[in-house]
Amino acid sequence: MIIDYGFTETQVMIRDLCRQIAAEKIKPVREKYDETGEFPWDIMKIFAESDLFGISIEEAYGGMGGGIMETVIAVEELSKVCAGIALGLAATGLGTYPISLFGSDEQKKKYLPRIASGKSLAAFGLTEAEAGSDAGGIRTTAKLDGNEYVLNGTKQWITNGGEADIYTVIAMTNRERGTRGASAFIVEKGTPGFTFGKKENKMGIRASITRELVFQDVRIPKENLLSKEGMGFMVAMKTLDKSRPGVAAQALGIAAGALDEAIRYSRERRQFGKPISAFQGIQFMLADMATQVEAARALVYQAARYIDSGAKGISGISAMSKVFASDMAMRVTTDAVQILGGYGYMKEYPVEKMMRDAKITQIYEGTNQIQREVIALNLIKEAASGK
Ligand code: COS
Repeated sequence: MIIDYGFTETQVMIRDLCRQIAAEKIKPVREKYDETGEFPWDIMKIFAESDLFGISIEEAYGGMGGGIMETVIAVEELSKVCAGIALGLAATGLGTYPISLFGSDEQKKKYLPRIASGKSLAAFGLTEAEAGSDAGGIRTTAKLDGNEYVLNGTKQWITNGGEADIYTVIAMTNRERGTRGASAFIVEKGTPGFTFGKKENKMGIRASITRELVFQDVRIPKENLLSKEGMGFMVAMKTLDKSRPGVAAQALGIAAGALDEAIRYSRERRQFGKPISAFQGIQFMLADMATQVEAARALVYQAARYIDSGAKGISGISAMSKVFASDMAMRVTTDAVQILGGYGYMKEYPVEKMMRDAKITQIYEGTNQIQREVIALNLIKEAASGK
């Protein structure tokens, strides 16, 4: 079933390009990277040559000037084949939003062209061991000393950690002020005192690197402060509002990929003298899977377009897209494994990997429990303001 979602010419071009890269370049290596957990630099090079890192970066800074919708289209297509590899691109987007949204012209000129060209990957450092859902509980500090800030602390589970050159990091400049005492900074790899922890060994998205960022008296120029002191929590929240539809797109892609595998398999696999696609038990499962994928796609695209329209109050729809698509992806990938039966459980077929990859989309960039809280609080706030 092909539904016309009214893509622009550029969007069709991005979709077709990503589809081709996924089929020709990613599919042959996804199993290898899933197994080894190495970072797929060869594929990042292809993303860079295809200008994909610049999709949502302004043209003035070397990007394509696209929005969330263009990013969603790329991430969905790539994630149909391998969400782990797609994440090298998506997490660079996450690390870049604070600069795109809050950077000064000088900061944008200095960093965005490097990211847009794919010369440097980016990463976003918010989470800490004691501050996951409670993002306001971060302990990393940044103290102004002359013309420099001095950073101390450890960030945990940072996607692209160690591989990226450019990090946007949230640290406390005034702990007494709580969330209003956090500030956002740009930190470059190679700055003395800035090191990385061990590579985490993960259930899924294994082609993506997750590491600690360790700051020990890391001195960065005070020009690397993003926005103003005290705005760091807001920078983080607004970044996540923009990036969560990207996680939704990843989930959508994984589910759509799993559905394709399930349909293909059900037509080939014969039992009781006919393809299993002839059995109503399988047909109903496929029908429900496809319906859920399409409903998620409609919501994710709508959320992306709404955000791109410049609308205010995007937290709720952004969170909705992530909750709906990621919960859907977990159900659909689980059903895909079921349809493939014993084969589905084996690593020779990609659906077990898709099921493992889907799980993280319910967790990162805010657990789905936190997303529901964001949705509910926004509903209540709106009702209170009489909208
Ligand atoms: N946009 C702008 N401002 C926002 C905002 C948003 N989306 N969300 C919150 N704020 C503001 C609030 O308005 C409040 O401002 P004031 O100090 O002026 O009142 C401030 O930020 C603090 O907000 P709040 O009191 O709601 O903060 P909480 O500590 O209760 O935390 C949640 C709110 C739970 C929503 C937040 O901590 C969160 O998103 N946690 C999940 C973090 C996450 O996604 N982690 C994943 C790691 S990043 S890959």
